[in-house]
Amino acid sequence: MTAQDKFLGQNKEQLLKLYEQMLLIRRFEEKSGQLYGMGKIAGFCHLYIGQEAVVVGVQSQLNQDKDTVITAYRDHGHMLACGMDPGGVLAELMGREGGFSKGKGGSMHMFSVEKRFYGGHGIVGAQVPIGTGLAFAHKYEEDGGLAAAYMGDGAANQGQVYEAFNMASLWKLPVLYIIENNQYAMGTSTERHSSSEKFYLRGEPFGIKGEAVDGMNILEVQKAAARATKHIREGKGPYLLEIETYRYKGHSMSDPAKYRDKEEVDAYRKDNDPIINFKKDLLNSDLFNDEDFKSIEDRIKEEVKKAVEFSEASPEPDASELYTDILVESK
Ligand SMILES: Cc1ncc(C[n+]2csc(CCOP(=O)(O)OP(=O)(O)O)c2C)c(N)n1
Ligand SMILES: [Mg+2]
Repeated sequence: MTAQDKFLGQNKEQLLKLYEQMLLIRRFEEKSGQLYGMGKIAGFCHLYIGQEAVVVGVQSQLNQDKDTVITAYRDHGHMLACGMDPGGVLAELMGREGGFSKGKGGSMHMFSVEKRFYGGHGIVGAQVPIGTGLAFAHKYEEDGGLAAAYMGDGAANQGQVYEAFNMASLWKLPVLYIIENNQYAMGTSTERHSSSEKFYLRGEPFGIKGEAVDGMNILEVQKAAARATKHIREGKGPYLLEIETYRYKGHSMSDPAKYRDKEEVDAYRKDNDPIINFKKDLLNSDLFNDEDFKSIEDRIKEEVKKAVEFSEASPEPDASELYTDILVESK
């Protein structure tokens, strides 16, 4: 196989961009974890470390000017992959006025209509019918867009997911359902929470085509997402990707993670890390050298540092903000 085939015809710039986006998420999340430990972030905070190839791979196949995205509470990576400013995301985590929800939403509740990101949802599975509604709007408005609705393996057991699948298939809505199977729902492994662990088959009774994907390999994610989006854009209705991945950190910041062995986590970090392995692949191809990566790493360090400076300089919201943005009057 030529390098050209292996990298799906992407040029050097495009490949480095993928690496950069994954690394930005990794470093952003590491910094968030640190700031949480220092008491500068409060409340809920769910890190995405380990899962970076999922969102970066899928988003690379979306049309960022048309398509819409929605996910659950493990959402920082999705926001960054949608192009939301890291400073605005971090300021929100820190409860500051400069945050995307003016410091009133926190980690789980951020939106950017400009970047077509519709949250950030704390109720497990709730984003799936809402995402299906986004797809309905795309079809109704005939705007040519699709909706990407991400959910976890635990969310895939919620009843409302199947009501949404039924409608999406019946009305051939342009929606891509992505189950990020990170193998745990809080402290419960898929084996203990699901009668069938073949999540890619969950749409089958509704006629929704699905496939299982190696989510630790960004090129595999890209390939599957390309097939899925082609199907949807041809007007054939929804598509389901079960993307198998792994979260390195606890469910949230208050999770001692006693339900799994350290060896299990270490095995992923050491042998199956999506960022390290992608870098190795690129370096092995002779098209890249260490300098390419060094400059990206330096740039991201600077970007995360700036996000922290921006957030720390941003004031806490004024008390009068308690009464704003509560209701949206319909036009
Ligand atoms: C309807 C509902 N039930 C329970 C919870 C509590 N809860 C929060 S996260 C979570 C686990 C969800 O796991 P999964 O969908 O696999 O997502 P992950 O955290 O692995 O990304 C649960 C049960 C909730 N937020 N909403
Ligand atoms: Mg999970």
